[in-house]
Amino acid sequence: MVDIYRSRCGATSELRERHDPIIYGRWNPQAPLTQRQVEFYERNGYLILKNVFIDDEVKRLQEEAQSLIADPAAMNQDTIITESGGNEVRSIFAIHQQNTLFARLAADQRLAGIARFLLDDIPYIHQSRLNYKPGFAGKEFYWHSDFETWHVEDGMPQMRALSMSVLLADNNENNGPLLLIPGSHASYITCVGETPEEHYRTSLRKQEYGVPDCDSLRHLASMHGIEAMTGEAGTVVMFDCNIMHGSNSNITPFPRSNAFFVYNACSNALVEPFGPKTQRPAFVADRSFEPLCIVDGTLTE
Ligand code: 6CS
Ligand code: FE
Repeated sequence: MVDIYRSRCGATSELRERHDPIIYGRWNPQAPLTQRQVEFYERNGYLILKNVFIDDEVKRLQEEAQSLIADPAAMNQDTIITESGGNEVRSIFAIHQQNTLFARLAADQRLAGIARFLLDDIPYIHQSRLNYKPGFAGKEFYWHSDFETWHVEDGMPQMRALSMSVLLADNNENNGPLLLIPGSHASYITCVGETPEEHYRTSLRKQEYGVPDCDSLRHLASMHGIEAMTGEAGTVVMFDCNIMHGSNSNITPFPRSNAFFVYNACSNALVEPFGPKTQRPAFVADRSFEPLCIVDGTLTE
C-alpha cells in the first residue's frame, strides 16, 4: 500500500495536498450543525461552539478536573504527563477510561453526535486527555498537525478524525489558548527527521520531531493568518485532525485547562504505524476501540 502521507523520511519537507474529504456527511435539516457552521468548518478546519452546556454541567466538569489534579495518584500513573523540568501536571491521558463523568462527556450527543455526522460513521475515542497548562508553569505545545503524528506513529490511515476541546477554564489571549492556522487542514506538511524510539515519552512534554519546518509554517501563516481559540469555560472548540495548531506557554497566574477528545471513524481504525513499527501505548492510541454509544441528556441528570 503506497503511503500517501509519508513523513519524517526525506531531507526536506513538502507541502502536499490532502487526499481525504474534510466533511464525510451530507448536510440535511436534521444535522446537528447549521449549514453555515458546516461550511465554516469545511473552509477553516475548526468551529467554536458556545452555550453547549448548562452552567451546572460546566461547574461539575471543573470540579471533577480539579479533583483529578488534586489526587493524580489515584490515576494510572503512565497517563500522567508532567511539565518538562518540573512536577506540575501537564496532561492526564485516557480520562474517558479512568473517570465516569469524562466518559459520559465523551459519549455526549452534543459532541459525539456532531463527530458522527461530520465523519459519517460511528466514532470511537482514539485518545482523550485533560491538558492543564497550570498558571506560571504551563509550557507550550509547538506547532504540529495531530494527523501527522497519528499517521506516522499510530497507523491512522486517513484524515477521518477530529478533536473536540471542552474549555474547563476561561481561555483568553493571555493564558496560552489553542492557536491554529485556519485552512491549513487542506494541505499536508511532511516533516523532516526520524522518529526516536519511544518518542511519546518526550513528545507529550515537548514535541521536537514531527514538527513542521519554519518555511512551511511561514507560508501557511502568511496565507491564512493565525486564530486564537478563546472562550469562557464550557466553550467547545472542534478542529480537524490535520489542522496546524499549537499553543503558547502560560505565564499568567490563571490555569488554562481543557478536556480533549479525539473522535476517529470506526472505518479509520488504526493499522500498523506508517513510521517505526513499535506501537504507542493504548493510553495514547486506543486499538481496542469500541464504537461509542452516544448518550442524550445533560451530564448532571
Ligand atoms: O502525540 C499525540 O498524540 C499528542 N500530541 C500533541 C501535541 N497533540 C495531539 C496529541 O495529544
Ligand atoms: Fe495536538
